[in-house]
Amino acid sequence: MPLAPAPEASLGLSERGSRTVLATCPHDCPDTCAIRVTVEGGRAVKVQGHPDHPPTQGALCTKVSRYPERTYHPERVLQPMRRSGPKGSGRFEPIGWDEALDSIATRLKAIAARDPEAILPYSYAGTMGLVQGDGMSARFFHQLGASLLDRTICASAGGDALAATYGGKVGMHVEHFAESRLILIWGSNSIASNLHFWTLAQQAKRDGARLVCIDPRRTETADKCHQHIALLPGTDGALALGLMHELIRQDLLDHDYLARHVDGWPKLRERAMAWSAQRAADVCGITAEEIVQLAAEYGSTRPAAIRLNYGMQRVRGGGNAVRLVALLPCLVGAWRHRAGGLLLSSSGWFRPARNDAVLQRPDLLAGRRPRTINMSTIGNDLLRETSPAFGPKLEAVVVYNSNPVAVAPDSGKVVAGFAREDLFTVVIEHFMTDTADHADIVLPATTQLEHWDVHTSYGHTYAMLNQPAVPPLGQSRSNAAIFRALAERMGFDEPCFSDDDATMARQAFRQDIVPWDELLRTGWVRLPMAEAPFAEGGFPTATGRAIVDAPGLGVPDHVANYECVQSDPDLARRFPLAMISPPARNFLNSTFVNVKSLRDIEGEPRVEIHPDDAAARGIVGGAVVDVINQRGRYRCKADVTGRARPGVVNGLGIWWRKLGLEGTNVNQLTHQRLTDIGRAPAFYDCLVEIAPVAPHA
Ligand SMILES: Nc1nc2c(c(=O)[nH]1)N[C@H]1C(S)=C(S)[C@@H](COP(=O)(O)OP(=O)(O)OC[C@H]3O[C@@H](n4cnc5c(=O)[nH]c(N)nc54)[C@H](O)[C@@H]3O)O[C@H]1N2
Ligand SMILES: Nc1nc2c(c(=O)[nH]1)N[C@H]1C(S)=C(S)[C@@H](COP(=O)(O)OP(=O)(O)OC[C@H]3O[C@@H](n4cnc5c(=O)[nH]c(N)nc54)[C@H](O)[C@@H]3O)O[C@H]1N2
Ligand SMILES: [Mo]
Repeated sequence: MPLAPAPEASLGLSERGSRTVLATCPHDCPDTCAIRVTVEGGRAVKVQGHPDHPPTQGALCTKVSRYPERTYHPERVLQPMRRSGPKGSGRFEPIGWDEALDSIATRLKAIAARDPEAILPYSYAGTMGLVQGDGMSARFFHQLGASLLDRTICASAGGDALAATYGGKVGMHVEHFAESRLILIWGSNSIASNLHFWTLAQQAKRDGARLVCIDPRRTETADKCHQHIALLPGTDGALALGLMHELIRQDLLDHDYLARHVDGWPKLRERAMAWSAQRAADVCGITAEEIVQLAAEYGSTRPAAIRLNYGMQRVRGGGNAVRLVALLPCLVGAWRHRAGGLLLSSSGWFRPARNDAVLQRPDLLAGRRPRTINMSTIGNDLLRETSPAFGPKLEAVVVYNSNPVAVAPDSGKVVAGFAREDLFTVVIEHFMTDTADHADIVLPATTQLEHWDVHTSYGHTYAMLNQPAVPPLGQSRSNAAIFRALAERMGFDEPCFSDDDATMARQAFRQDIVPWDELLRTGWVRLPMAEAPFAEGGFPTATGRAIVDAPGLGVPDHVANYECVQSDPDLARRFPLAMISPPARNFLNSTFVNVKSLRDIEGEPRVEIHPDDAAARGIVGGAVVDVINQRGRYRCKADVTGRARPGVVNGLGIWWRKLGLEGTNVNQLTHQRLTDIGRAPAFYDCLVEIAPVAPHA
């Protein structure tokens, strides 16, 4: 049944002929805001945070407030295009949809006839929608038998670590942070990347709570906390062990909670006993006093909550570190109170409500078991030849919802891979990104204002609906519509390939948990969930108890970075500065970099360096510098600032390469080695040296 976009019932048509439509922010962010889109004369003129959606509280971030500017951007790709110059030149000519779809189908059929595993879908979270993310596209690639993609680029180290500890990606309700008395903001620049949590933390602060920020960088969030602990990147596991040591030594444990709800506490206790505050402090590059005091506060303040975020798991030992931090609330029984415990991700709460098998149809594989390619090693994998271990050389990549040439690690390799003349690349995009520049065929996608979708969230527990506010711009089509048309050209006749977008949106959730009527009416549905879900244990593990000694993983320990003085002293002599590359506040990964009003705020690609490190290298603020290591060079401007701690530099991400000073971005320097748990990239585990560029170099 085709559905017309329904105007928000309470508002309807106003006298000025303007109407509002209920929508959802599609971006990869924990906040998943409810949006009211104002449409006038068929044009979306304004987006606002919905005042009635509890997590959104009527506010949007600066970036998403610019969503109409992005949607109506003059450089939007609005028709299919075919490459007319060398790979990567960015030269294209317009073609019709029929020609585009026919040429893609012809090419994919020919490759699939030899081996469908030579075809790879490449996608991430350009939109987090369940329909325009992996709905029709998943059906398409399952039917085809293409290689599977391991979607690890962001959160799988922490996600798998949390699941190994608690049985799923579950934690506190975000709303309850407002009642906490102590909040550790750990590996999170909340003001930049989790704004609606920050509002709650501010509320708690006004009511007398203490906020402690644990981050190598002095972020805008750290500025506003009572205390900032600027540890070295990749040392969070050591900090957690040092805190445990002190909780034991100062006898601040909740013995009853540990005995009843944790499996393997004695083994963790033994491990922590080896980590005196001094030993941990030496590894973290902080003082023992900071650890002793933080443990005293954490062990004696009720309720105490940890907002852990993914920034601290982008290092070799990220998985172990998350397991250790995640266990801290058990030591002090913080879970007993609804405003105590920890939140890394709430996405596991949606599991029972989701109909993934219906939406994605893995059964279409019909017994075939294609190989899996890790998206984080796309640089290496595009350059591999056919071999028994790897399988067939990649001959075609279909990219949607992602910009791998800018965001994947070790860009030198990624660019070389996408520059292969014998690789057939289709990119479905809004803009001519660095990746689209390397396509053979570019297809125009709709934005969130132009298509249906439904959303879960990894920072709150409301299922959300997105209704189209305006028809597709130009010749653009939704991802689902594009894969539907491709399926037809490929001759896939299973009835699921004719489901329209709204039908798929309705299929995505179980009706008894997230009723479609309610989604249409309100725009969101709150999941049923206990207020203090683990007050009496009951974690979603097999035994209901938290796990210390996980099968195959052992008891968690601090794991040093790949690139640090302990692991590789020679490398550390050549490249003595640790570089992290967290997001810039006004971009969303590489999205919005081309929106002028936002780029004007961010200025230019830059690396933050501490005044002492800058002075030692003859670098002054604003100077052009080369950031170098064994993988390459990234030229940008130096920002000499106390936001960087000594020994650590911050290369704020993720600029489009082509907007960089020399056509590179920070990922020219990052590597493809994977984390201890979750097969994820270690973006923030990276040594560099920085040198000023001579004025006439
Ligand atoms: N404005 C904005 N918001 C975003 C994004 C964006 O690009 N821009 N990206 C979105 C996405 S995809 C994600 S995954 C999330 C990411 O958001 P977060 O999960 O919060 O992760 P990051 O932003 O990578 O890093 C957060 C903080 O961790 C710090 N950090 C780096 N290394 C370490 C370490 O070893 N230990 C500790 N303790 N801290 C460390 C960084 O300096 C940074 O301030 O945000 C989402 N929201
Ligand atoms: N150095 C460094 N690298 C990083 C990170 C870091 O912190 N430092 N962060 C990492 C993290 S956490 C992540 S999540 C990844 C993010 O990597 P990606 O998921 O690739 O994120 P974006 O760069 O935002 O690119 C998303 C693209 O999808 C497109 N898009 C949006 N909506 C749609 C749609 O409906 N249809 C189609 N076809 N396209 C759409 C957008 O235009 C955009 O170009 O980057 C990672 N890379
Ligand atoms: Mo991410």
